[in-house]
Amino acid sequence: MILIKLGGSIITNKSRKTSPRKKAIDAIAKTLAGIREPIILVHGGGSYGHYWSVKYDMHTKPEKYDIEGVAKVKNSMVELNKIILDALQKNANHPYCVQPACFMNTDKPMRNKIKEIGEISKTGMIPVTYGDALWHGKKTYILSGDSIMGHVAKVLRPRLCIFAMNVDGLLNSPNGELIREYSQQVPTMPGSDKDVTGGMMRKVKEAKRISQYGIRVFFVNGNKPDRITKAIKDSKFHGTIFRGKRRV
Ligand code: IP8
Repeated sequence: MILIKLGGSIITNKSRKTSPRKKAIDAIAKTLAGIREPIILVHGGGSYGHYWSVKYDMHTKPEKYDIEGVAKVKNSMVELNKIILDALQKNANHPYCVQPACFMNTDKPMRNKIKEIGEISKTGMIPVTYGDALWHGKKTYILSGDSIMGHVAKVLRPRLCIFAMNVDGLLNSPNGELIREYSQQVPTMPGSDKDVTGGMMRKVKEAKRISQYGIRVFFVNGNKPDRITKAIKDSKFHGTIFRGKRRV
């Protein structure tokens, strides 16, 4: 089983409101159709959910956010999710949409529901979920797709996890060199903390956490979908690897 996150910057133009990168989405969908192993897909918000969460000052911390903002984030994520589902289906995949509220109870993941997602993936369908604005007892909060990766990995222990992004992987600051294998120091990237959900820093944190379950995590450039395939096949991988070192 492979758990894949499509970052907001690869599926949308982050600089323009509600602007999908349809070619990039299509190319990834085509690649996924060739993978003969259960897949679970998570996607981010980009110029859909992120755009509105920034506009309405909504964050990962539960607060009484403006209900107009909550509705905007939720609706825009349904819209982006539909684009992803359609692209998957058009390219011979069988997506199964799972809204995050189906497996999250406030900010707590529901183990039995996540197990169900694993069962669905084994049928050949691709469960697809996404970052969203969620209910938290009179408050709401933004659940990032990266956090979902951590929740799902913890319960289902996939063979590997892939974060597809708009850059080659984790880049050294300030020279922009690719870090091929993550070691202890956490480098920063320009613009890494611009997202309401923490951008690259959040990904590194989640990747580290997941690798401690003994699962390999790859950061790859989603503009080159063959790099997703190479990560899966373990051949001439180009990107950043977090080696699985079981600690928890
Ligand atoms: O793009 C957050 O998910 P992410 C989605 O994975 C929203 O951080 C709704 C802001």
